[in-house]
Order: sequence, then structure tokens, then C-alpha cells
Amino acid sequence: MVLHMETTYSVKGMTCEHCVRAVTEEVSKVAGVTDVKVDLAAETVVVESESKPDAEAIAAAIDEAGYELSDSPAAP
Ligand SMILES: [Cu+2]
Repeated sequence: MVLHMETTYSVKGMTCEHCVRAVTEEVSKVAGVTDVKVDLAAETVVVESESKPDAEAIAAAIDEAGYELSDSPAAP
């Protein structure tokens, strides 16, 4: 059985479809990631992966795309 999990990250600064594509492209390159879904309105990136994603690798990918991972997803 393949382990499947979804992890939601809050990302600041995404404003349009171009941002969505940039983030999706970079995060998709992270090892173990099988799918990336960006919700612009909610400013979240949902990462589907085979195992728990490397938080540093995800943060680096988002940084590489030019956006900022929010450390406080619960904040208003
Ligand atoms: Cu944009």
C-alpha cells in the first residue's frame, strides 16, 4: 500500500495564475511530492506526497519560486 498524505502550507504573496504556476513547478520538484494544489484565495499550497515532505525542501522551493512560507497558518 502506498502511503499518501496531504500537507497544507500557507504561502504569502501569490496573486495570480502565474504565481500558481511558479509555485507548483518548484514544489513539484521536491522529492516524494506527487501533486501540488494552490488555492489563491486561501493563500495555501496543498502538497500531496508519498511520505512526510521535507519542510526545509518545501520552504526552499517556495523561496525559489519567489514567495514566502508563512510560519503562522492559523493567523488571520
Ligand atoms: Cu502572479
